[in-house]
Amino acid sequence: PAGATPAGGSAGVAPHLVQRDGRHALMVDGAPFLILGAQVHNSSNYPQALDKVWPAVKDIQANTLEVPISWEQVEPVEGRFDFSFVDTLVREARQNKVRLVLLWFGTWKNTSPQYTPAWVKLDNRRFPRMVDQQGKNSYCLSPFGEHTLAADKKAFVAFMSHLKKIDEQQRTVIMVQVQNEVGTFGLVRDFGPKAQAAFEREVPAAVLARKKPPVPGAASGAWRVVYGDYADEYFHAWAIASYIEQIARAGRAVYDLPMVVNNALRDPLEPIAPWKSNFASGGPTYDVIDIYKAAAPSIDIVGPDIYHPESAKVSAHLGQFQRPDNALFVPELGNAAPYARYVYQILGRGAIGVAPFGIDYFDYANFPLGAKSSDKAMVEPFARIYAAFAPMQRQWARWAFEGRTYGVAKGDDLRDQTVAMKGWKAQVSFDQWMFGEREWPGNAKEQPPHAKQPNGGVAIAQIADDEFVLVGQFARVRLDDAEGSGRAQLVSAEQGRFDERGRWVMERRWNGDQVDWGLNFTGNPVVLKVKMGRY
Ligand code: N0T
Repeated sequence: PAGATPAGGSAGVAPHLVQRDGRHALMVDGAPFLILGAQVHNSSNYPQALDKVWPAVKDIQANTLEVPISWEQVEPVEGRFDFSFVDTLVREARQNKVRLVLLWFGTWKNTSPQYTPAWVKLDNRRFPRMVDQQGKNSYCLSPFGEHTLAADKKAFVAFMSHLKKIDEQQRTVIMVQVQNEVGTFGLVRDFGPKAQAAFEREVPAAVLARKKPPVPGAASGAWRVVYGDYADEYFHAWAIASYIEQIARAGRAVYDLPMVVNNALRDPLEPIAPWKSNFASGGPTYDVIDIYKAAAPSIDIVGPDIYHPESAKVSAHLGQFQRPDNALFVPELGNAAPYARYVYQILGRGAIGVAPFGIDYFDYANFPLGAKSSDKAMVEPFARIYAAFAPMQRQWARWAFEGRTYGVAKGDDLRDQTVAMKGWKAQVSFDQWMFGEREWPGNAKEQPPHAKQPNGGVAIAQIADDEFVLVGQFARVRLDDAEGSGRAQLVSAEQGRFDERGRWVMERRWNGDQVDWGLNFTGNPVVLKVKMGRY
């Protein structure tokens, strides 16, 4: 908590990532920071538009806002830069007491060049598109376009220099995303002459050292020789990652902020197979994170954009992107109500943060990926959870970094889940009345109104050997010792919150009916501090 003003203000200490024992923290003002984020819709990046952004940010109670900065907007005429929107955004973010993650929409935004300036879009000679085996242009700009890379890099460096000038003292901007959901739809890689020549050269040693072929290939050689049927996709990933690396490295050389890329995910459960055009080839999908790590060391994090509502897929995505060499950060999460429960799972797993996508009050909704409307009802399920985490956000980030946190979300199968902790376990169950057992005659006959809804979630921090902080909704938690000795005793359960100085403030003790049937969380998330013992 010390020195951690919400909108910045601690001069000198640059935000940065730290790693210890395979866990990660985003350090902001010198201490672990939890991104309770929100991302605006794609076209809300203009000064006037922010009037429809801030009310939604306030309602959702985010501490960090993700906003695109587009190449076409900052360099409409080649060589003439206009950062007035960046100025307005940073100023208003400070007034609204939120931090910023800025998204550089340049050469690729969801793979397309739609956010490049017109002088790039319309000059295929200078800024070449990828070509297929027949020499036909793809819509997608080639990662082998030297002039494209030079021009994007120049604009990005100008942007980062400007940020340094206006924000180095305050650090309102805590992270930068380079491009958005890169890759190519409909074409596995570039077949242009430059690309083809590179494809026929040896796989770089840095890639070989990290990326093993899924089916045994040669230990070294050209891409096809080493990676067989996977060679085209892997090569494209390497080409795009190398391009991004040059941009990110040049940007960090002028102003060193953490940098991330995001991914439009491939199916996490489908057996891994050579590319068959059901995802963007060359994007940082889970199977090529190693190639991105090898080719783009200036990128700290590859983050999953989660738009699969199924609980099994969400769990798989989180497992694939949370790695000792890759902090878990969810830059986008669908903003429909069923996604809200995953915030418990994500933050409980020790993510540095999460951001539902499409948080503003413009009359646009990205259903079926997200909610059907952009209004108060859309932000509300997230707001309740953020409100519960907000007072303890700094503690939570520290506990996560120390490996003390756990999280679950109700599965689509509605089944109980067990959380194994140090010396203790928690059994989490759903769809029950607050009183009594599930199978009681009255209870069995009538289900509570929240039953069978995708809504339950719990996050737990084991803050000492026998002490826990729990936050949750629509769930019942029973704590027991790991061995199930039959001697576990609930010593106390306090409902309350942490104050600005990090001290626990008790509101009331739960006892009697409120603990006899487990700890029952309802639709209003609350925070409990629980002590356990043994008799
Ligand atoms: C996201 C957003 C925005 C299961 C979609 C998701 C954002 C971009 N793209 O509203 O465009 O800028 O990063 C693509 C999801 C593909 C469909 C997945 C089906």
